[in-house]
Amino acid sequence: MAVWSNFVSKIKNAANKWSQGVSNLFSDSPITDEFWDELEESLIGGDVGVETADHLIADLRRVAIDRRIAHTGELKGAFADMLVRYLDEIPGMGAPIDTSSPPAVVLLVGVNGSGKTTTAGKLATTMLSQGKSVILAAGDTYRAAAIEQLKTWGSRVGVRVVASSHGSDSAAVVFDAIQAAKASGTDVVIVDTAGRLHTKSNLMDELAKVRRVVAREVPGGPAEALLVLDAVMGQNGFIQAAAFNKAVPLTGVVMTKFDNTAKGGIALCIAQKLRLPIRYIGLGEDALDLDAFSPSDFISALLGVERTDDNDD
Ligand SMILES: Nc1nc2c(ncn2[C@@H]2O[C@H](COP(=O)(O)OP(=O)(O)O)[C@@H](O)[C@H]2O)c(=O)[nH]1
Ligand SMILES: [Mg+2]
Repeated sequence: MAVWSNFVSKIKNAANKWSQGVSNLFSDSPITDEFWDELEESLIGGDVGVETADHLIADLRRVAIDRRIAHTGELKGAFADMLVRYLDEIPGMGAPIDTSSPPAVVLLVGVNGSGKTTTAGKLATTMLSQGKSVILAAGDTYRAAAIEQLKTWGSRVGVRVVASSHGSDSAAVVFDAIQAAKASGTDVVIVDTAGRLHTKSNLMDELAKVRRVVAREVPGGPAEALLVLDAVMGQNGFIQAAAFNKAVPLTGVVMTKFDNTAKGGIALCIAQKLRLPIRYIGLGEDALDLDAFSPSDFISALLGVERTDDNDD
């Protein structure tokens, strides 16, 4: 419960704005056509996306008919349960980093400003707290500031940073980091990457090259390729996810800045349309502001419903 409360307080903004609107729709009144229209509008307004909103509403209508529910108040719990199931059915939802074959290489990809470097620092903190040793690799070589930013995280959390000079080859830095991890028996290599390039080379080509180097150096390739996605981007995030997934097959998504967004629907959209699990959720700028994604906590916070895990209704 303490964890849940912490999560709820962090996600308060999100819970207050968008989801309060959704939640209010479920105050106890007869279920009418207007109710369904308003629910659809509300979901779309919350970045769920038209297609996913339609899916959810069709499913909820079925629940209402099957259970002969005539009042919106009775439907709220069923809706919460449905959303949780919806997320839970995606394999790997909320799963921790796979560290089964060290060094586990974790690629963090995403557009500029999405929170990759910050997430690298937070994830290092998470891994350290689980007793894993970590190396950070400064794969964003296109901005001197990005290398410095990662080094700052490294000294803050007490983790070695493998970096090269500004403008050097990103794949070479990753190669060096993997060699360093092998030599020192390090469990996890977290790779920060560029979000936009200022040269003629193409970002997606570069990421594919980094991935090839990892595949060559580590049996089974990268343990994880996580898309770092700013939740505030809304539906744009979905388009980004599809593009990155092509260059580097993704194993999941880290949603950042949930403390800043008024909405949470993008998580449902990514899950439904890309079948990608949300792995972690960023709730601030500090080292400890990263939580494993929990569908149950997330939906509870969004809808203001406290679910109990033994609720088998
Ligand atoms: N509020 C908030 N800010 C974040 C979060 N994650 C990252 N940021 C901030 O977003 C900005 C961009 O982050 P950065 O890690 O540099 O993004 P990158 O360009 O993808 O590496 C920085 O100011 C971060 O402090 C988060 O979960 N919540
Ligand atoms: Mg960065």
